[in-house]
Amino acid sequence: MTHTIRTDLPASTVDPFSDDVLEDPSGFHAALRDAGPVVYLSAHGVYAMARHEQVHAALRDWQGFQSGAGVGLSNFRHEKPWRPPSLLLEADPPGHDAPRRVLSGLLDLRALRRLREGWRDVAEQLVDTVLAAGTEFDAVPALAEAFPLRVFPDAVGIPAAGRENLLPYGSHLFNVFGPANERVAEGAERAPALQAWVTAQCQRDQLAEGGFGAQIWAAADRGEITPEQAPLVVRSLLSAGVDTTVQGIAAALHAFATHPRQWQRLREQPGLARIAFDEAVRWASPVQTFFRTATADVRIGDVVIPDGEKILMFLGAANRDPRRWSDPDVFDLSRDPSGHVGFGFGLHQCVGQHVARLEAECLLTALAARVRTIEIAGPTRRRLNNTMRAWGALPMRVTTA
Ligand code: 4IA
Repeated sequence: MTHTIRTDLPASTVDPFSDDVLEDPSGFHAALRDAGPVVYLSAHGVYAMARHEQVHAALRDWQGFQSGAGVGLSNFRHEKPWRPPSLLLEADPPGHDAPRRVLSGLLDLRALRRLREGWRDVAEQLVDTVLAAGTEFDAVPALAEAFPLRVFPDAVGIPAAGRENLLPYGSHLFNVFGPANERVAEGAERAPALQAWVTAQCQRDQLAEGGFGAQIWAAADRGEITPEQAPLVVRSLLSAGVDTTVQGIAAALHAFATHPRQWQRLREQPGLARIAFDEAVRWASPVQTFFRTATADVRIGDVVIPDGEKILMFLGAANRDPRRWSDPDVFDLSRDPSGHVGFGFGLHQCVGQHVARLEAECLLTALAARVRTIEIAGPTRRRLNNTMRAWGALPMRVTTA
């Protein structure tokens, strides 16, 4: 596809998906926000929004900025998606609504109450086991990966075998929302096998009784969605529910390790765990970006975005926009993080956010009861991904309470 080169609006030649930007996007984000409410990204022929006001408004406007043409760079009006599109993420009303209703019923706060006690026990056991092995560990595998990978696939009801495929699947999925760069090329070889494995887990006979997966199939029996839709709705859980919570928890642990006074506050007031997690999601924005597609010529201030053009929403930049947040770069439990767009906003806002908060709350509470101080104990390492702001290694040293 060719794009008209726009010279009538602020432009950037920087590739947001380059290693340098992914390693530390803060300078690029500030430049984008300061350049204007809408910026043209000539590296990919797309538009960008990085200020909170515009990102928030565009996410509310699902009629003007659709998801059904894909929320990655690839435009489904012109290109075939690498996997059958998600019925939730890559869909618009009215088709979007029935699958969304099924999942929001399954994952609302009331429905999750039955999971709380068990998850709290698992978190306490996990933290005890980690601490018994030593007070220095890599928090990414030891906690951030271990906890969600133990509780969430069980809650969905998939078999134990093959769960090691979940993170590589997610990693590729989140890379593919970006351009076909070397990260996508590296994942491409394994992608068909990972996709086949995930698809197999979504079938009715694989899913344990009582789990989210079986409940999705039960919703199909009741006619709330079709039997053809059921496996794809299960797939959404396996796609959106693993890497995101792993990296949300990693972000929270990193935040506390680098803000020791905030850790003391959490220890004094463990009820702050939920706010702390939302503040960590605002501060780190594990899901950094996704796209929308203009459904008509849309005017934003002086700029018209033409019908069919892609717009990249910088959630991470909006979540640190000084026009919206005071001292945005500070992780602070006394701030009200509500209004952050780390879970998206509007019609598509994360349907699993209560699950994510519950996981984080269980783990942070278990840690706060047992750990007096947390510090970074060695070189940290990012895991570069086209969409996720992810940690590969977080060496930590703790003292116990
Ligand atoms: C899906 C944006 C991200 C958290 C996400 C990824 C995949 C799906 C939904 C959301 O496959 O439905």
